[in-house]
Amino acid sequence: MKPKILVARPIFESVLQKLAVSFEVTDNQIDHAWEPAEWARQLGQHDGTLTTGSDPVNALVLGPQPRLKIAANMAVGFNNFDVPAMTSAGVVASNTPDVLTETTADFGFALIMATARRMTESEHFLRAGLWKQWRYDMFAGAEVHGSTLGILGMGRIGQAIAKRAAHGFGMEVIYHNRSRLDADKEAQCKARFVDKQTLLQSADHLILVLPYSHASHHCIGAAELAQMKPTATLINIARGGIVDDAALAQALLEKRIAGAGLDVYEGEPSVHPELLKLPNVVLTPHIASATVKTRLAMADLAADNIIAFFSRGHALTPLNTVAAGRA
Ligand code: 8YV
Repeated sequence: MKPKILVARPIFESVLQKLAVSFEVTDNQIDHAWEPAEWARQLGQHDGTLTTGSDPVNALVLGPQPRLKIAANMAVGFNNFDVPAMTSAGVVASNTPDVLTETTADFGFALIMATARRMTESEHFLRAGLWKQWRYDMFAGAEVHGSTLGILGMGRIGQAIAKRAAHGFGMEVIYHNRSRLDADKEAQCKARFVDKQTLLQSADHLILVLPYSHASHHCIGAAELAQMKPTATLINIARGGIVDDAALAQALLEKRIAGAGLDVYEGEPSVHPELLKLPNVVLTPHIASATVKTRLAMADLAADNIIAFFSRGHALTPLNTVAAGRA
């Protein structure tokens, strides 16, 4: 009997075909939205699952003695997983690091540029037929090249952004992270470690690239926004909940910072209604890793984690170690 795999959301046909060689696959190409109880019931009938960042795997959906052996997330972030609960239930968790680093860094830079140079705001103006003549101050924004980029969270994606900023745009790069990079990495990124307060106060553009956790919840709120320059921009490509969206909307409304570029939101796909009303914010629907090539690489790696687990006993990019005999 082939192990049964549940692919939680629509995915590339080639990935389904690859899985079908070794597994009995339940797909969801129609994008059925599972109710929580239905999702838990489905998980209970499968040996493995390929999830996206919006599919929860935790004690509640797993139950006490799950049939499930592996959940392979098609994302580098894994705040949809309760990894300790998965480990004690004997469920391997895996994610998709590395394959999306450069693509996500590109998008981070696109949001910095779009926000600083007011690209979507000016496009809406043009499309609305409001462009009557050239003016010296029309959509005059903030400089990107030569300015100071602050990076909060300096993992793989943060470092890829730093390299673009320092080498391509001649920016001064400062960063804050739980742990400081070693000297070699700092030199490659031309990045200087600073405390969080200095980061907030000195950045012309502040980009968030840290994982979501209880510790990072609302780590940018009213108090942090108040420390930023009134000319600064804030970019979030990390996770919703890291920024207090209500406080950000208020700061943008009062022009306490100049602009924001957001790809992720608290409670997404809902977006704070006040953010939707503001012109000085660029809003995108969680697409930082969305190129065809990268999304295929992510889906392939997630599938390969499942294949490696069932054929060789270990995932390629695991997030936990499950005691022998549990798997
Ligand atoms: C995913 C992401 O597209 O990898 C991540 O952590 O945020 C995105 O690249 C998203 O989570 C869907 O799985």
